[in-house]
Parts: sequence; structure tokens; C-alpha cells
Amino acid sequence: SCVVPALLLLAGCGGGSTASSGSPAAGGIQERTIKAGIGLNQEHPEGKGLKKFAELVSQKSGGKLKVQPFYDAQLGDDKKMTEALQGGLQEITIPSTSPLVGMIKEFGIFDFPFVFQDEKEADAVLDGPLGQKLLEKLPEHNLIGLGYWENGFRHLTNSKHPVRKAEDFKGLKIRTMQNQVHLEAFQALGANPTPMAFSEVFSALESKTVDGQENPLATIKTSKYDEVQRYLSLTKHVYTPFVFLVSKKFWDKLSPEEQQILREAAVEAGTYQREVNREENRKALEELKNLGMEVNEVSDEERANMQAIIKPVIDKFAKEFGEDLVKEMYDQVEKARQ
Ligand code: TF8
Repeated sequence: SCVVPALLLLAGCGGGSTASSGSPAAGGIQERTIKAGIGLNQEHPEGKGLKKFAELVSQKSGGKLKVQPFYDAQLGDDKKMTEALQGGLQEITIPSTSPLVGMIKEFGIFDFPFVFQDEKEADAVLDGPLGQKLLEKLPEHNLIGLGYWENGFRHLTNSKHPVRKAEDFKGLKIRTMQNQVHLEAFQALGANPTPMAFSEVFSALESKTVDGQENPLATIKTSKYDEVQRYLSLTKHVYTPFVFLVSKKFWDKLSPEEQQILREAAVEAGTYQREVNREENRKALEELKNLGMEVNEVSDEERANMQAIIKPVIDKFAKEFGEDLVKEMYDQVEKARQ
């Protein structure tokens, strides 16, 4: 039977055992219900990834571990769910790293605009030693990080006019995530940023409390922002990771077998989630055009100009988050680019 976790991993539990009574595949696995909440809906690639995660956990545990998914911020926004994990009131959430920066400042390096050119570079940094180093900061905050999923490259939508160059940001009221780097970067561009939780964004756009928001195309599509926003400007100004979080209070109660199941499922579902995300981000552009959004490109030259305007903000936050860490990020991007 399965008493040695290391063997269990190598051999696949139960595979080699003969006529033992009970269910060998369930050795060290208890019946548990695991609440997993996210802010996005079931149609979003993150929702599909969570569903896949639930299936994998069920398969790997012989149905003993049941992941109960909650979508659409039913259990609260990113910050609230993360706090619920810390308090042991919820088991899993998969937030953007950005709203966590007030708690774990080092995650703020991922909010620096124009760092990654494509997803391959982001994967290299997040799945490499730097991404790992940041996950290792989580236990001291009563959280366990099982890796990164993908929110993705963010683009701007608004109801006023196309944004082609830095000056076009002037005076635009833009909802941002609750994150100091985003806030100050948009201020530097002359916009009027208003931080708020994601769950409030649709109605803020609808009531024109704000003129615009920024998110990846799959989110713009699945959250139906085309219904309340006319212009889509392909700014691709920043890449946002999702981080897969487990409550440490819950984690510490699990057997090594159970921990291994969650770890494997988070990584496998994450690989699937990134694939779906990339595919849907590609498809969403055409779909949003067909739904009537007016789409404009932003030239590399204009993006470089925006980057130059934002630079003092980035230099300031690099000091705050750790210049070594920031250098490590740029070095790893450089390596991935070769
Ligand atoms: C945002 C983020 C969100 C995610 C999600 C709700 O704009 O991009 O889509 O953090 O967890 O707030």
C-alpha cells in the first residue's frame, strides 16, 4: 500500500500492490471539500483552468478530494479571498499578483510596464528562479504558492477616444487595479486613475464613473466590456501573472500525498490554462471588432515614448522592491530573448 510518499510518486500509488483490502489508491487521502474562488467567470480561461484543476484533483485522489469552484467574485475580490486564505476560511484562490503588492511588495516588479515582449519571456521569468524566489516569500504570509497561471498582456478600453500616443491619456478617468505602480504610472501619463476591485468595474464603466479600464482581451470579451466601451487601444502596456495560492493553515493539515496531488494538478491545469488563455486572447480581438469595438494599434515608437514618461516611477519603485530583484528580472528577460 502507499505509505512512502516518495515511492508513491515514482511508482504511481496502487500500481504495484496486490490484494490489499480497501482502496490502495486512497492511502493517506482523506475526504475533503476544498473551496476555490476566483474573480472571473466560467467562460474566462481562468474559469476553464479552475474547472480543469477540479477534475484533475478528483481523478488523482480517487474522488476523495473535491474542489468546489466559485466564480465571479462570489467569495469576494482578489484581496478579500487572499485574506480569507490567510485566516483559514477559504482554501484556494488564483488572484492577479498586482492587488497583493500591499502585502508582498516584491510582486510589484511584475507591475513594471513594458518588461516582457511576449508570453515566452514571461514564462521564462515566472517558471525560473525569480518566480520561485517570490513564491518562497508566501509562507511567511500564511500562504503557499503553487506556481503561476496567466492573466496576460493588458490593453486599454475607453468610451472617449482612441489612445494612440501618450498625450491621449490626458484627463482620461481610468480604473486601475489596487496597486501603487499602476496608479502612479497612469498619473505620470496624465490620466486620472481610480483604483477599484475588479467586481465593480462593469458598473463603473456603465454609469460612466470612469471612462476606461485596462485588461487582457479575453477579459474584455468575457466580461462584456464591449457593451459599455467603444474604443480598444492595443497598448500591451503590462503583463499580469496569476498566482496559484493555497491557505497555509489548510496546507499544513494535508498529508504529503494530498499536497502532491494539489501541486501536480495546479501545474498541469496551469499549462492548460496558459494555452487556452493565449488562444482566446488571439480570438477575442476579431470577436471584439465584430461586436463593434473600434480598435487601434499603438506603434512601438509611441510605446517607447510612454515607457520613457513612466521611467521615474519605475526607478522609484525599483528602489522600494529591491534593485537586485529588478536587475535579476531584466537579466532573465534578456536571456529568454536570445
Ligand atoms: C483586474 C484583474 C482581474 C483579476 C481577477 C478578477 O483587472 O486583471 O481580472 O485579478 O482575479 O482586476
